[in-house]
Amino acid sequence: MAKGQVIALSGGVGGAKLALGLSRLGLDDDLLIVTNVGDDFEHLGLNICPDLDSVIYALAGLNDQEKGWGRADEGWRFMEAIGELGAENWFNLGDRDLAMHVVRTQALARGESLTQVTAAITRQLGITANVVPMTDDPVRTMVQTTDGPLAFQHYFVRDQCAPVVTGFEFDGIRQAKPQADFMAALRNPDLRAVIITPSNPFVSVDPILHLLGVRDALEATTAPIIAVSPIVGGLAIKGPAAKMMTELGMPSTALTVAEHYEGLIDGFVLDESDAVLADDIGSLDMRALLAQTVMVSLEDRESLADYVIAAVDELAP
Ligand code: FO1
Repeated sequence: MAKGQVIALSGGVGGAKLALGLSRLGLDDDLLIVTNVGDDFEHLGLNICPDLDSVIYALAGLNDQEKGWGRADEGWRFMEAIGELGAENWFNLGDRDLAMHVVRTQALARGESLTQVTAAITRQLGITANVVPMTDDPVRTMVQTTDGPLAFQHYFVRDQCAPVVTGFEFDGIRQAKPQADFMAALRNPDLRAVIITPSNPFVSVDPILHLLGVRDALEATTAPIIAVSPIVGGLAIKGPAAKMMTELGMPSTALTVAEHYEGLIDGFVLDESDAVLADDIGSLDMRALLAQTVMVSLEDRESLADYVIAAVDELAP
């Protein structure tokens, strides 16, 4: 068993599913999950970090499986009261979820970094994997649409992904410093692998890849880099990735995702049902890998994680 850290780049729901699978392989401290912060926003005076929370709740076994975000066994009395007071109620904050946002907002207001507050929360919840934000600096994904730019949560939740997308901007990306443990792991000669989880390539993975120095470090490492397709059979398992591709004039296929990462990755895991694309993907500068990428059960999460790690060790130089 090769030693060395495994870095997983994670965005929303799909990323958290594979992160959970990876966290159950016994990697413990050798697993570093780096989450997108571009979806983060300030709402009702609270610092909301959805992609961090998707990973934290999944690894703590607290996540709501069918919604894919927030906590299970949730109450909505806070939201009822918010509505009664005529405050903004388009973004649903569950009663239990609210505690996370209050604790985090309080810690950040005390001057703690997002890394520090995330470490405290994951430790408190008994999570052994390392979970870090991609940066401790503010980066905000702006979705450019035919009706003008929208903050990510306005696009995704308030407007329910209806606006037609023309592009993306990551406000603050040029000033943002990649998170220290993330960059140290990327530059570590013992790095075992980098896994791009099945997250939206445009709004969940690209913010991480656009951080200063990250792409260079990825191109410099000898560790295998493997991406798992978030598109199966032309559809995103969750979220607007397929719709975005169509609106950007791209075929909404796993091949488009592979092309998006061409030059960066060594292997691309696509779903068995997309085997027909394997040759096209193989003709890109990467290995096409076939697996069951649709994760419904915990076993699905674990077996996909197992498969990816085995593929990593096979691709390692
Ligand atoms: N997604 C929704 O579609 N509707 C919501 O009301 C909503 C609330 C919410 C609250 C906290 C949180 O951490 C995530 C929440 N999400 C909601 C998901 C959020 O929009 C994420 O950005 C997506 O999961 C994509 O990453």
